Amino acid sequence: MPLRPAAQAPEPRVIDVIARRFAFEPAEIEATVGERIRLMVRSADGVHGLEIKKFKVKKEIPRGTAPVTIEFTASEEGRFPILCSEYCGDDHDSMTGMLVANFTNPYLAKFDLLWTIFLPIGVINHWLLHRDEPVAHAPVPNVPDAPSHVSRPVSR
Ligand SMILES: [Cu+2]
Repeated sequence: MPLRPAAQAPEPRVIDVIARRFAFEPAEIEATVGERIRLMVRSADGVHGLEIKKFKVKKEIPRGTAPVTIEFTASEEGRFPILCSEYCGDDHDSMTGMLVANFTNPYLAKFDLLWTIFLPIGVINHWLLHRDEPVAHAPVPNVPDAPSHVSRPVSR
């Protein structure tokens, strides 16, 4: 069930991201290769930055409630660190996230996996339940009179 929904999509997928000391939320962003992504990044405290070197993304995220818009295309498969590019305190260096770009849509892939597991189970289960049953039922011919050797209750 593949899988190139994003490449032609005119509108980018919008993902809200919060930058705070010392993490990004969500910490991991899943994307399909070729997918256009629009991050709407907001700081929950002071000044941060968001940088994804592979895709030449680097923007300052100022203090305040207005989100900063960052658009890019996840054009390659892989795992790409998301970094804070503005020094924001002692644990600034540990403020990282991860962009995970796969060729398949992760949601569809999970859906496929479920089918791969449960469809054979369903088929085998059906066979186990019904294996003793006759496969098909031909109409039973309607015999008007039983043969003479069959004893019948005598009615008086
Ligand atoms: Cu930071």
